[in-house]
Amino acid sequence: MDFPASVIIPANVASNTATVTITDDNMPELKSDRVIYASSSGNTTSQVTASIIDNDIPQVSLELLADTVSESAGKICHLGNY
Ligand SMILES: [Ca+2]
Ligand SMILES: [Ca+2]
Repeated sequence: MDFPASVIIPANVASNTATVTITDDNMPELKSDRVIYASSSGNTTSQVTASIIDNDIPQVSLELLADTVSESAGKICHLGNY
């Protein structure tokens, strides 16, 4: 999550807008919460919580331990996810 280090609220204006950008990566992740704080001299600190919901689907992997095996070889592949 990227957001500006500071936001200027011009004189005689009650608020301003800041752009917060979420990084869209390729890694499957759990939902995560981020707390964003705003503070300025002479004002109490304010905070909001944003929940980021992942859009990546875990992929199942299948790996052959050997591509030519005897019928008595036993375990010949490994199945997992990442
Ligand atoms: Ca993604
Ligand atoms: Ca992700």
